[in-house]
Amino acid sequence: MMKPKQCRLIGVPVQDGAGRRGCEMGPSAFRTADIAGAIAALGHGVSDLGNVAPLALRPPVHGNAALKLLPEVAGWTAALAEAAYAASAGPDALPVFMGGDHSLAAGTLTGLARRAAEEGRELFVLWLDAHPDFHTLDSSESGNLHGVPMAYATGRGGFDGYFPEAAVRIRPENVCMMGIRSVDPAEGLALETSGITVHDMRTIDEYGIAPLLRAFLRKVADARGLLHVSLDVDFLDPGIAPGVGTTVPGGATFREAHLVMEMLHDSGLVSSVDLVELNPFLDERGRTALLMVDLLASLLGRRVLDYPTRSFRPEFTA
Ligand code: HAR
Ligand code: MN
Ligand code: MN
Ligand code: MN
Repeated sequence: MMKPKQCRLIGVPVQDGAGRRGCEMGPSAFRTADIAGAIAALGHGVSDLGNVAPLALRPPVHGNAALKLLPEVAGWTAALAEAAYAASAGPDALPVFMGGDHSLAAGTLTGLARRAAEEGRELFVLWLDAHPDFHTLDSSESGNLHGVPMAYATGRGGFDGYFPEAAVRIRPENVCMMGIRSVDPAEGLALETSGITVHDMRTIDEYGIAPLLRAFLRKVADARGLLHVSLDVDFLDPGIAPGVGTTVPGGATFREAHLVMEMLHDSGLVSSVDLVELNPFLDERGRTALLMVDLLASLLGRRVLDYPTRSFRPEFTA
């Protein structure tokens, strides 16, 4: 069970990492969907720290001519690493980064890893996404920098001099990806030898999402780790979450997604969250924003039913 938290809402209106405009409206849509009210209703503290602004950086021109808006994304990364480090101070802190495209994770992951290391803990990451976002600056073909944050945060080469130097890298063995179903060849090759646990949709279909998540949560608990959850809208099936620029068929269902959040709540392990890739310009009457807020509420303890007994669960029967 999760103890009452001090939730800190941080808006990250970045869209420079995505191939299409609209993610800059994400933080506004989350506020319109009353993310703060949903958190407060569950008995947690909540404060809205407002929006982060990027730093102005001037990295050198990169040899990969496809890369788009590298200085801008580097500037966001630098600002966000500091913001994430600051907002994660204190034992009950639970920063919620309201994106913004997924390039924001370059900053949040590295800032949170620095915080964890300072507390003598290790950061673990549950990456809920159709995509691994595991390109280097050299391997990206689209040039969209929301495709690189996990490579940067785990210390893959080629970012030096272009992105801010990360104080602490995340151990690939501490990362679990779920929902993966769109992987570029260079990413797939690199993932194979990375040490990252990748549960693609086929694996989820075959085994069910719960046992896969349970195994990872046990690993985090055994290591007394801190757990960051990075939730990309396109983890979800486009049929329930149309408000995203990179829809991929065959995503997580409504119940699979809520079950992940409910198990995360019960684990008591989550210490920070990214909500990314919401594109309100592509949404239908706010339904994707509202679903993302409902998923966050499940993670923070909302339940529809409180069973009179939990002993119907198979793992508790003799
Ligand atoms: N791998 C593709 C690329 O690099 C697509 C990346 C899409 N990423 C996101 N976030 N939408 O997961 O262009
Ligand atoms: Mn992503
Ligand atoms: Mn994605
Ligand atoms: Mn509960």
